[in-house]
Amino acid sequence: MRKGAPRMSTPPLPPVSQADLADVAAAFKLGADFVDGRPHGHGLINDTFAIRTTRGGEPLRFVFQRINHRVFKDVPALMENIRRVTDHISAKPTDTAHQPLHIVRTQSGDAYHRDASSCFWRCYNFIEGATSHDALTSPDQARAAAAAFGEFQRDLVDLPGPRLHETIPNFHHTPKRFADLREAIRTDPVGRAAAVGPEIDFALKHEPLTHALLAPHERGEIPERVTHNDTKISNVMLDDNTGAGVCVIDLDTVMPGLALYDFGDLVRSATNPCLEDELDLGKVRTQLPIFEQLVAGYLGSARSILNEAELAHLVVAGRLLAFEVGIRFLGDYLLGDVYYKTKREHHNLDRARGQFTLLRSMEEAEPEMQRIVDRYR
Ligand code: GN1
Ligand code: MG
Repeated sequence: MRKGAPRMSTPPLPPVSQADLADVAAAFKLGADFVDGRPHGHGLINDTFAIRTTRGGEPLRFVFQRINHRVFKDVPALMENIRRVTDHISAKPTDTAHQPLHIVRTQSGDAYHRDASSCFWRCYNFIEGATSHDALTSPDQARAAAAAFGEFQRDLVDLPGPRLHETIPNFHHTPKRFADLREAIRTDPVGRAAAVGPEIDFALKHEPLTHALLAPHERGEIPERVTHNDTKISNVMLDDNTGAGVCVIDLDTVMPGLALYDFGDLVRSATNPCLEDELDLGKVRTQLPIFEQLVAGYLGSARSILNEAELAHLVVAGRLLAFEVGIRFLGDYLLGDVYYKTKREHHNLDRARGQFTLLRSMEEAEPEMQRIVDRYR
């Protein structure tokens, strides 16, 4: 950071102790005795804990999440979305032996609990015998993950009204995200813009890409659906024994959206062999065998609900989402890391570089990616 520049970071939510987790446990109808809890997963927004309990002497786990209410400003509306969606999916027949993901109610029957510092907590059942992966190691995993996200969209096609709440308005409105980036470049509140000229140039040159899905949507060609909107690969659980998709998780952003936002986010996160914050950009690229299995798995479960315009935009969706996520990381870097959790000084910049490198790789692979889609559609 430039000397003397003010750091605009939002103060983090208060730290969480074992005693705090025990208090949260007491607020929910767990029907079990709290043992302990520890941080779980690598989400960039909420704080997630795996909670150990015992019920009748048997171990039983839960997931507690403290919801970041600075990002999700209307938690009651968000929890209403999640309740409707999980209830709807749970009522459908399934061929997995796993319990579906569901929210555990509080002692007073609510979907969330508010602690003494006014933070919001929710509790999910722990999906045992399954794992979420931050990066994939095989094309089979890609097929299973994509099938699970496709099934999620298909399951929600008949979700009864009313329209779900928009938990974050304009979440995937890429032109608005681009305008936010421009504003961050213009205001440059922590003096970081001068040192990231190449990244800013790259972003500005790609402005036309921001309209890739919104323009056909506005022309009425691509419909609004109920979508997940945060389908990065770590948001699906795969069975530890069979490798099959068990369920999708992280339902905070389930709301009206475009099917291709979900497919695109999956492409950008799953085809990259690296983690999002990889420093060795020489390793970052889109892997075509993984892409092929994403197409196969997604179309295998969602083909029946998709129209021709959606099928025609599968390839560009991956590029769009890599760009959107990249400009959000770059914008947050310019603003002084106020949105995403960071662990090192240039963390958001490293993440932005990763997404831009991935985008370049997808640009080079575009003809081959299109040939793959044409073979499956
Ligand atoms: C955030 O919370 P998490 O890690 O699931 C973000 C996504 C980004 C993702 C990038 C509400 O997701 O939109 O794609 O980071 N979620 C929100 O890793 O902003
Ligand atoms: Mg999320």
